[in-house]
Amino acid sequence: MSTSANRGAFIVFEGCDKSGKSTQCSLLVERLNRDGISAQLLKFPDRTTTIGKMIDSYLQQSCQLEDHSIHLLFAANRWEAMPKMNELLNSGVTLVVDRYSFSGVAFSSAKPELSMEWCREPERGLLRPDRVFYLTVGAEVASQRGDFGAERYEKKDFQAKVATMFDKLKDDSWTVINADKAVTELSNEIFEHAMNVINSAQTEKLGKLWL
Ligand code: DGP
Ligand code: NA
Ligand code: NA
Repeated sequence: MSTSANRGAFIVFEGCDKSGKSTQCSLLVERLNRDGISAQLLKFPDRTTTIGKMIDSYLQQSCQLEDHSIHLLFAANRWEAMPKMNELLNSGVTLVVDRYSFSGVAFSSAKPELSMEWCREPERGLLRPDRVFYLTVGAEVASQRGDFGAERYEKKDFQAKVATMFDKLKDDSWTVINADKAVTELSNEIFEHAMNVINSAQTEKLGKLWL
């Protein structure tokens, strides 16, 4: 591997359900590619793998899984993607990732049985994102968006708990973005933030999460 080649940036989007993350992730990747910056969209959970299919069936409420056990499957679904993500980043591809370990900890620790400390453990040592864009919308706005309530965690009181967990996980690698605005305005704002991250990532080493 050439030492002079620039690595890609690792950008994560987080937020409660229906915060507009998925739309913004896609728009960002399109815009970057249009501007000649090599970027790829990834999403967790990745429902296409063997582990991902179990997660999908849990989320669609077609099976029950014990709380600790499903937490470990979500983490395993990230670990199985590490070799590919490492390779892409080191070959200069910027990764725009729709949810990551912060969703892992926030959603699981919102359950009464699971502590934040326990939830962090299986996520430790995963690649650390250069920046987290945390999209916020009011609970009222989110719950009125298309098919809210279709999946397991899409309940207003649970989402409010998840939001308090996200607040506890927040550190200075997060940019909090008010997502309660027009799609285009929001995507322009996010693009500006992303360009700063991509430029500064080139001189920084990739880190490991929570070590
Ligand atoms: P999405 O496909 O982004 O809508 O995510 C599916 C749902 O699963 C959503 O309610 C957020 C939740 N979720 C995402 N990642 C994790 C995780 O690692 N652990 C848990 N418990 N929930 C997660
Ligand atoms: Na969802
Ligand atoms: Na808890």
